[in-house]
Amino acid sequence: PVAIRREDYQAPAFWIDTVDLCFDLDPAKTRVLNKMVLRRNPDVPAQALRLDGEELNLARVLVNGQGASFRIEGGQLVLENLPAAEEGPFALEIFTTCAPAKNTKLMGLYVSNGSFFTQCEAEGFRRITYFLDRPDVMASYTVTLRADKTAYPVLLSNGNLVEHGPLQGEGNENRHYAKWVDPHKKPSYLFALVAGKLVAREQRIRSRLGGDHLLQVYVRPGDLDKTEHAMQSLMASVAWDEARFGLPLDLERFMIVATSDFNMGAMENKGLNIFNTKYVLANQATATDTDFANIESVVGHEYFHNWTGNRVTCRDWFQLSLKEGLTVFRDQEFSQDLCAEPSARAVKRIEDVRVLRTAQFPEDAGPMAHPVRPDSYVEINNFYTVTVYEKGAEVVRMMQTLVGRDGFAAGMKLYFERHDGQAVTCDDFAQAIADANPGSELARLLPQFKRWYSQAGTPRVHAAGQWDAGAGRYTLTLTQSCAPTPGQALKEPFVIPVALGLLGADGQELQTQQPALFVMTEAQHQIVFEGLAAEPVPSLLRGFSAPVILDIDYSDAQLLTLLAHDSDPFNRWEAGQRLALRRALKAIGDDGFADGQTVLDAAFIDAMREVLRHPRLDAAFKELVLTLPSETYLAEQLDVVDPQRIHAVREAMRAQLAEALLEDWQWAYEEHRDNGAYQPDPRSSGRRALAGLALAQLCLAARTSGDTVWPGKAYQRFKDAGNMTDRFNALSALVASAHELAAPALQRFHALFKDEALVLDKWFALQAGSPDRNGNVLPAVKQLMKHADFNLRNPNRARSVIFSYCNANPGGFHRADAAGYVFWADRVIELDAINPQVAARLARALDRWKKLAEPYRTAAREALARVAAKADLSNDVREVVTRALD
Ligand code: B3K
Ligand code: ZN
Repeated sequence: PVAIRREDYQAPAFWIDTVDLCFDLDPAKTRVLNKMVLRRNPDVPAQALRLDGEELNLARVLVNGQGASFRIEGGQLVLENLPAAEEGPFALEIFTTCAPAKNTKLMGLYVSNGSFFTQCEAEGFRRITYFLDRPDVMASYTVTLRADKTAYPVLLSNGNLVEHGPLQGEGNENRHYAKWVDPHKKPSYLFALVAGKLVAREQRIRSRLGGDHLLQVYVRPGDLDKTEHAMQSLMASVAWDEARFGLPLDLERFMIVATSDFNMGAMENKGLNIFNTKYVLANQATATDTDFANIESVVGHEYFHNWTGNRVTCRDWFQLSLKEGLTVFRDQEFSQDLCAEPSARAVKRIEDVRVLRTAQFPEDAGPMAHPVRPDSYVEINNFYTVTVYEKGAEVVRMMQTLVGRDGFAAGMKLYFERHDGQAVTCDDFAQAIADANPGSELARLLPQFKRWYSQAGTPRVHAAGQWDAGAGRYTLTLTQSCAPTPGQALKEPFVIPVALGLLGADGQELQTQQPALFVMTEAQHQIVFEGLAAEPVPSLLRGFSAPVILDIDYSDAQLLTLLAHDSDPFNRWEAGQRLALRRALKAIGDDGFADGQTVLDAAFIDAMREVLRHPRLDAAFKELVLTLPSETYLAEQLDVVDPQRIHAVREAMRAQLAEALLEDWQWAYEEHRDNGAYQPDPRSSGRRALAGLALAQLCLAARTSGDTVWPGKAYQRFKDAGNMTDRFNALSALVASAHELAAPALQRFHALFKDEALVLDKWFALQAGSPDRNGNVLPAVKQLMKHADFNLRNPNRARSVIFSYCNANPGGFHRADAAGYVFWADRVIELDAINPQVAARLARALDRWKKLAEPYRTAAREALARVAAKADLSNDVREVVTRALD
C-alpha cells in the first residue's frame, strides 16, 4: 500500500455535473444504474477518466448512449478517448451490481436488521457505483429507489421527495418506487439512501427566518417512545445555529435515521443523517444522563455539519479538520449554550478537556501522532482521530479566543460569503477568520498561528515565578517547547494564548496591570507584575485556553488556595487534580509500594471534604473534583509505565478516600439521591452523578469493613430506581466493589433488558471494564464472548466487550502473563476479516507499548509483530501496526 501525500493534490481532470441513480434494491444483488453528465476540467491537461470502484460487478458502460471501450486498472474504471473539451458535456452511463447482504465492512450499501443503509464517508460511494469519489467533485443528485413494498415500505434519499408510487409491469407485483431530488450540489461522501420497515416521529417547525420545515426521526417500529430527546435536540440545534451564527436550515425536510449496525457515531449525509442507535434512542428507563448528553451533542454535531462540511466542504481528505474540528467546536459551544448556569458550562468544558488529555495527548505523543492537517496517510479512515476532531476544535477555539466571540461570528460570516458551495482548505478558513478581524492578534500572527495545523505534538509550557519582596515585583517566566514526533524532529514556537490571573494568599483575585490574556509567540517570555504586597498565586491557562501541557512547580499550599478560591472553575478543578496526581506519582515511584499502603495525607483528604461539603458548589463540579485522575492520564505523566503499579496505587487511593470520607459520602448520597421527576438537565444529572460516586465509594468502603448495609442499600436502589442512571450507578457500585450481590444484580439486569440492545451493551461493557482483581477480568471477557447475546459483527456489541477491556481497562488488560495482549492480537485479526475500520481502532490499543516496563513491553511488541506478520491484513490495520512497530 502506498502513502497518499497532501502535497500531491491535483484538481480533478473531469467534473461531474449531474448524477441520476436508479437502484433496484435486493439484499443479495442490488442493481445500480448510474447516469452522469461529465465535462473536462479545462484547467487540467487532457487525460483519461479514472473512476473509483470497489467490490462492484460491472455490466455495461455507455458514452453518449454508445458502447464504449474501457479497462479496469487497480480497481479503477479507465476510459480513454472521451469527447474533447470543445464538444462540451457528455453522458456516461454505468450499470453495476453489488451485494449488500455480504457487506460486513458497513461501508457503501449494506443491510442491517433487514433494512438498507449506506455509509459513504470517506470513500464508500465507490462501493455503490464507479465515480470520482473525492470531496472536491460536487454534483446534483437525482435518486430513484425501487423495492418490494412489504419488506421496504420506507424509501429515503437526500433532498426532496418528488414522486412515489407503485411500480407497473410484469415482475413488479408488490413493488414500489420513490424519487428524490437533492436541490444542493454535494460531494459523493454525502450521498445516502435508506430502505426498510421504519417509523418516524415528525415535527413541523417554522424557523426564525420564516421557513417551514419537516423534521423526522426514523427508527424501527417499537422504538418511537425513545425518540423524543433526539427530536428536542434537533429542534434546539436548528434554533441555535440561527441564533448564534445566522445559519438557517436550507432544506424543506431534514431526516435522521437510526441503525444498530454502524461503524461510528453518526453521519451528516445531506438532509438524511444516519445515526448509530446509541446516539438517537433514549428514554429514562433505558438511557443514562451521559447518553442523553451525548445524543444532544451528536445530533447537534451532525446538524451543524449541514453548513460546516456540507455547504462548504473539504477540498481533499487532508483538510478533514476543516469540517470536523470546526464542527466539534460548534457542538461543544452548543451544549455549553444550552446550560442555564455558568457553572454547568464550566463542567462541560472540564469534561471536554478530560477527553482531550486522556485520548488526544497520548495520540500526539505516540506512533500515530499527526498534525491536525495531516501530510500523508495510507488509509484515510485511520485519520478520523481525536487529533483531527478534538485538537482541531481547540485550534478553532483559540481563534475565537484571539478575535473574541463577536469577531469569530464575523469570521464565520465571511467564510460563508467567500466559500459557500465550494470545497476548500483549512488555510481558507483561518484566512477568513483573520480577514474579518483585521486588527486582531490572529490577523497579526496568522502564519505562525497556522503551525497548529502543520506541527504535531503537544506543546509544553513551563512556568516559573520569581518573587522580589523588596520591590513588590512578581516575574513569571513562560517557556514553550514541543517534543519531536514521527517525521518532525524540530518544532517552531506556537502561538499560545494563556488566560491568566493572580490570587492573593487569602485567595482573593488581585487586580493587576497585565491583561487577562497573554499571547505567547516566542520560546520564552517574561511577564512582570508590579506593586504587589505579597507573593501571589498564579492561575494560568484559565479555561484551558490552549491545548498544551502546563508544567508549573506549585507548592501544596498554592494548590490548596487555588482549589478553594480560584474564580476560574477549570483551574479550581485542575488544582485538585494536581494535588491527587502528585500523590499518585509519588506512590507509583515507590518501588516498595504494597497494596493497602497509605497514599493520601490529611491535608488532601480535608481539602476533598471541603469541596464535597461546600454549600455553594454544584454537585456536578464536586463529582469531577472528587474523581481521581484516570489510569491512562497517570500513565501519560510517566516515562516508564508499570500498568499494574498504577492500577494498584489508584485503587488504594480510591479505597482510602472511601474510608476517610465515609460520613461525608453518606451525607452526599442521602443529600443528592432524590431528584423527583426525571429530567436529564445538567443540574439534576449532576446530582445523580454525585450520588452515584458516593454510592460507589460507600460500597468500596464496605468491602474493607465488611459492612453489609451499603451494599444492601445499593441493591435496593438498583431494584427500585426510576431511571437508568440511578439503576446503572447502583449496579456499577456493586460490580466495582466485587460484592456478592453483584452477580444476582447482573442477572436481574440482563433479564429486565434482554430485548434492549443498547442496554445489553452497557451490561457487557460494565463487566469487561470492571476493576481487575487478581486477573479475573480476562476470563470473564472470554466468557462474555461466548454469551448468546454476543455478536462480533455488530460494532456496538464488539466494542462493548472487546474495547471496554483492551482500551478502557488498563489494569485488566496489561497482564504480566501477556494473556491480555494475546487476546488483543487474536481479536484484531479476527475482526479485520469482518470489518477493517473497527479492527484498526482496536489495533490502536497498543500504541503506547514503547513506554511499558518489562515484561509488558516485550510481550506487547510480540503481539504487534504477530499481527503485522499476517499476510492479508487490511490497509487499515497494517498502517496502524506498522507505525506502532516503527
Ligand atoms: N463525518 C462522520 C465520520 C465519518 C467517518 C468515516 N470513517 C461523522 C462526523 O464526524 O460527524
Ligand atoms: Zn463530524
